[in-house]
Amino acid sequence: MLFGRQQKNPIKLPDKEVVEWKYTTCGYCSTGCSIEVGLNAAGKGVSCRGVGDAPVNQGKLCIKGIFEYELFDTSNRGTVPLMRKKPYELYEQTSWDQALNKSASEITRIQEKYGRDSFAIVSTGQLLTEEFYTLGKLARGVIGTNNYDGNTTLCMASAVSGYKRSFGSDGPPGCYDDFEDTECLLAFGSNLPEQHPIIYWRLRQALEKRKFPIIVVDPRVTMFAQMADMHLPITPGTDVVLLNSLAHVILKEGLEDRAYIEANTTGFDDFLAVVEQYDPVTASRICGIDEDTIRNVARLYAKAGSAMSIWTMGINQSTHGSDGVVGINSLNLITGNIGRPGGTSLSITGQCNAMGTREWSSCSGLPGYRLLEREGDRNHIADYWGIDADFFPKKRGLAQTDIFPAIETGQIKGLWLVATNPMTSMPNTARIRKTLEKLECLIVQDAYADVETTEYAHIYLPAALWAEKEGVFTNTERRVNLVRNVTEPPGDAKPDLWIFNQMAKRFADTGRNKIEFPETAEQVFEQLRELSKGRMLDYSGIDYATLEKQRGVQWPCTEGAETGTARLYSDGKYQYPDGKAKLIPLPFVDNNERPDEEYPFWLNSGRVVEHFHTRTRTGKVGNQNKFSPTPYMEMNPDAAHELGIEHMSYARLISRRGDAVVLVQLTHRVSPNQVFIPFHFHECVNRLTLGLLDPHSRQPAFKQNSVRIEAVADQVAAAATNRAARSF
Ligand SMILES: Nc1nc2c(c(=O)[nH]1)N[C@H]1C(S)=C(S)[C@@H](COP(=O)(O)OP(=O)(O)OC[C@H]3O[C@@H](n4cnc5c(=O)[nH]c(N)nc54)[C@H](O)[C@@H]3O)O[C@H]1N2
Ligand SMILES: Nc1nc2c(c(=O)[nH]1)N[C@H]1C(S)=C(S)[C@@H](COP(=O)(O)OP(=O)(O)OC[C@H]3O[C@@H](n4cnc5c(=O)[nH]c(N)nc54)[C@H](O)[C@@H]3O)O[C@H]1N2
Ligand code: SF4
Ligand SMILES: [Mo]
Repeated sequence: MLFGRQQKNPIKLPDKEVVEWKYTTCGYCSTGCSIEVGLNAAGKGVSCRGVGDAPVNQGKLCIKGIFEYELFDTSNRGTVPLMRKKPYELYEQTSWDQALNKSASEITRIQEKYGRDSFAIVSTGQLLTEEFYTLGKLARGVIGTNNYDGNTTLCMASAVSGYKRSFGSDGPPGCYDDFEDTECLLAFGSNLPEQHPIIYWRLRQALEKRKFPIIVVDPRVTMFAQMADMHLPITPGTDVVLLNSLAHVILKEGLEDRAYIEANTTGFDDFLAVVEQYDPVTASRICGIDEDTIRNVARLYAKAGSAMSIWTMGINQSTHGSDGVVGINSLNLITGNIGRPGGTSLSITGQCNAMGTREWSSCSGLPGYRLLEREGDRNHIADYWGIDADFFPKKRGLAQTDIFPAIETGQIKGLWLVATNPMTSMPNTARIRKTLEKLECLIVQDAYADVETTEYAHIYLPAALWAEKEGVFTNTERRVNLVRNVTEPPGDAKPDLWIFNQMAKRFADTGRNKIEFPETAEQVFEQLRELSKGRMLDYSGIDYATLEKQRGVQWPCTEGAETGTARLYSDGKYQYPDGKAKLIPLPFVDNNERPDEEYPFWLNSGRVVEHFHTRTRTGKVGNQNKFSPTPYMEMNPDAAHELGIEHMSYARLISRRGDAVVLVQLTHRVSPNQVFIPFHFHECVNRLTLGLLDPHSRQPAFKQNSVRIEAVADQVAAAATNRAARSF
């Protein structure tokens, strides 16, 4: 007789008949996994597998990477350019020539009538680096608008700002290998197992070899919190207070690295004066972490041979986002934990090329981490592009989150959106809708024709996606990875590089600056190598062939070097003119929207493993959408019981901005005064959010808002509203 497994029929996997595997890099998150796409005899992508000898993922992929080949065949891709006279009228198909001519003439008309800066451009963290650089050249060198920014203001702006304030420059100093050496890991507002599954796998792999403590700071009991040794369920928006208090204990107990502070930092006395006010008793009353836990964590961190901190949106998306980053950097500076194996301050980035846009897009400055505010930088780029340096503004213009209010007030009349979907991803979407309706011209350049912003657009430009084109992405650990062209875009969709180059041609004979725009991505890459030579982000030793061979190279990589550099600041030399890092005092100001009698719950928002952002992609991939098809909310069972709300019923949330209907999932993952909603669904959480801005980074506080919750009597009507929020 056969028992157990032997009696079962083995699963049969259908043969996908792959005839060729092509190398590329995943286009979802910033982990930067190397992927091979399997093509069948007809050249169609039918499978994905991880690349075994890739340093980042060592053959592994998460659910998004595994099914990424399905993207090539998703519905509602844009296949032809579309135009119409007014929003809400029917679109008409048009040629590229007409769509580009019309776009260029509208940009010119608006700029001539209202001034250069009245036309704004908002881009993304999801193009290839060569595309970012080309768009930056067009925006800054030819069109000449200073109101040019990216969706990275919703995502990484606080990390950029915090790194600049502490170290004198952007650039994450650490790498994934630091897990192998660290003796203590402190993670702030990051749900690594769901949002960066392969970085998490790297952490687990390190833990299997050698145990070290993991401390997770998050108001929610996330998957990461569940595997941690200590979970600190912090009061939302108060990380700066905890950080001040950790520094307080370290300095009070003499656990700091005096020699490092003296040799490599400035500002210690002012820093100390503020930190002294945050003793653990005072701090515990604000941040909700008890005094003994604060002391224990401070001692553990400072006494570890090397200790590292990582963080993601729980820190960045806050009115204290930039301060939170500075606080984490200072914690690592006073303990001498920068630039050494296992000792670092590592911002986990978000989008596949959030780093590339920071480095090369010119959104907040000029290419290669250069600043508009610096004369030498302006002159260098003007020379390189062959234009007059006076054409550049001397200060950066509006951030994305200030561009929309400027449309409201009439300062901005035209907008070009490239690979971002603010109708779902910006706070208070009702306000965003009104601003889009006010525009004289809205151009939407997206891979999908059904992206919500096309409802308000005049011109739609269909773009190629991910491995339908070629170029590079930079990941969280500064690794430049190659995206090889695996297949062709559908219909008449075109790579973004082609679109920017064609747009540039439309301006060539109109009396504007004449700049050369190379045609292929590899030619553009040559310019990045030249422009980066001798700088912190030196690319001069990198070329496409090496990228494929080594499965990515970490910058800086100087000409002639065999490979890249794992860590920054290992010599203790920072990017401020005096070569020192700054310790910056962080007095805490409580300016969040907080729960009160009328709106008694904290509203927190974020992500789930299956979906990516506004679901233009993952909402159409069956193997992802089936696991999370519905807008839902995590709610504590005791809180629900008090309001008469049942598990798997629909409930209504109301904030000062608007309302939303969601399916209720009862769970102890959230405390009784907090709820959590994934932000992937249109007409859902961002109808409710306020999004107060960080004063340094202009990043919105997506995670600290207040709402009231009501049971819904008519469940059938509620189900229909909830369904409508899915939009597809
Ligand atoms: N599956 C999937 N993966 C993704 C993405 C995706 O959409 N889907 N997006 C990518 C992008 S662009 C990004 S930016 C990253 C985001 O990656 P993460 O930041 O890890 O994801 P989130 O869920 O937005 O937020 C993380 C945590 O912050 C916590 N938090 C809220 N308020 C606070 C607070 O005041 N303090 C602290 N300490 N924590 C707080 C939340 O409870 C949440 O668990 O993920 C990337 N990876
Ligand atoms: N409430 C709440 N809101 C949030 C967040 C949160 O945690 N809570 N997180 C914020 C964060 S961190 C982020 S990063 C933003 C993301 O916000 P968005 O950038 O608005 O979200 P995406 O859905 O990634 O939008 C990218 C668009 O680019 C298109 N696209 C993809 N690839 C290409 C390409 O190669 N070329 C072109 N032209 N188009 C392409 C996609 O179809 C999609 O429409 O959301 C933010 N909003
Ligand atoms: S972890 Fe990120 S980069 Fe790696 S396969 Fe998943 S989505 Fe892609
Ligand atoms: Mo992000």
